[in-house]
Amino acid sequence: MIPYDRPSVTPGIVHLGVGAFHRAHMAAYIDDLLSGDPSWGIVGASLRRPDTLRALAPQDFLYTLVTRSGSETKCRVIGALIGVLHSGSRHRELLRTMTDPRTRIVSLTITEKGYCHDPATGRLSLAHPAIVHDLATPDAPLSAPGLLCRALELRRTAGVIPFTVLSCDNLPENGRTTAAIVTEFAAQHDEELARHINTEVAFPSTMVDRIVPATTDEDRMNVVEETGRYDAWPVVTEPFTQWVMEDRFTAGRPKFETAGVELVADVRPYEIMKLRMLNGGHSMLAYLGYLAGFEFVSDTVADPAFRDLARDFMNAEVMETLPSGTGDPGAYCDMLLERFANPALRHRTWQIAMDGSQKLPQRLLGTIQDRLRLGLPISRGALAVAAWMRYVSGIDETGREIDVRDPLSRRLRAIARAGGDPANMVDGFLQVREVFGETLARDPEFRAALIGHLESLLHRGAAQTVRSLAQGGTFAC
Ligand code: CS2
Repeated sequence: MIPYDRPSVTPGIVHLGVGAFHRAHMAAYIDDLLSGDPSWGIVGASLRRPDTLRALAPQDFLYTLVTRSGSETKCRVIGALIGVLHSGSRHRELLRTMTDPRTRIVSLTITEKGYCHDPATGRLSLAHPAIVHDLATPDAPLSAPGLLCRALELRRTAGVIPFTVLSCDNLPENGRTTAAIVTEFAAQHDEELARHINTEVAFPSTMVDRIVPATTDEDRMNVVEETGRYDAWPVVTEPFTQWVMEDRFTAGRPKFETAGVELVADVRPYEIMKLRMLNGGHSMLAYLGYLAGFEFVSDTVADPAFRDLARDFMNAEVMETLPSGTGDPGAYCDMLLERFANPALRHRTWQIAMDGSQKLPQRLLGTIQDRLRLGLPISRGALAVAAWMRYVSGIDETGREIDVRDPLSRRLRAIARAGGDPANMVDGFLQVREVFGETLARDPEFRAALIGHLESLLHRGAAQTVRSLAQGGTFAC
């Protein structure tokens, strides 16, 4: 039962990217707030495919949020999403809704690649096809930076106070990064608008956390059994949820604190711990686990060698790079391993392995760079990066094709296949400056560690590499 009068809910938020993560995270927090203030309903926008709209429209945008842990399951219906627009076919209506004074927040979960930026520098990529399109056709934007910029421009012209832009993606300093990208986009054709965005629009940074695997047909069948109702697109998640947010809003905000959101002055310490430990650990387990033949994260950490590797990476390598003020990282690491081991969450290693070129800098390379600066060993982090290089070659250890999903997949595959020996392959990958930047790409210690690990991965395979390195203590930490 929904504990508020749904017909009285009005739109207060436009959310770009209504995927599973948003519907299990932000929409659930907003759902908790609507009985106190129904003016914060969410209108979702799908930037790429219309499939969420097609699945949810016939069920009035209601869906089941399923929380699973071990044998315990809870089902709850979420009503916070009151509409979905597909930006491809309805961009005018979407821009109208974003310009409506009732819309006071535009939030985003568009994944790393949706920002059309250079992951190593955080800057807008002017050569990105969607950005090229949007700069030429600013009133029919396809990209998130183009949409945000156009909507802010229309509000300014209409004398409507700007909305707050709330990024909920796993990017470093996601608010500041989004601000820089949108401002840079605006500056391409209108310096005045860029100044307006820079001075008048709030882009608070956030740290978001909840593990939400992609919904499967089996999940749909289970929901029918558990609730007696067919739901075209339920979302399945874990009990844990966290949202830390900077308290800077241009046009007001919901009482987030009453729903358990932590409002802070600076999100950075929380974010760096989460990105480097949880997401870094996840990516490490995804590449090595996939190569070793594990389908799910829970199966990967059920293997003691992989579990120990992830634990030691977080405890020995990441922890020393964290700023103070992040609580107890040791306890955080234990909790993460427990969350990864949740057997009821069938989180595929393949899903996490996606878009590595956009994820590596904030998840693994930052840790490695900091450690090199401090003169500390980098062995485990470098193994995870070498596993990514091995993975994007597109052929698994049994000779089967890997369905590598990454905006740079073609280029990465070509590098791996032209490489020849591990040293050539590593040198080819280090040329991808959008990922490695300049400093790390030239670091001889990093290069040597990658070559050693890649050689082992190619000749001995991932399982044996992880086991023998863990046993032989070659991790010089
Ligand atoms: C995962 C994240 O798919 C991935 O890359 O690492 O989606 C992760 O599950 C979330 O960030 C957890 O908060």
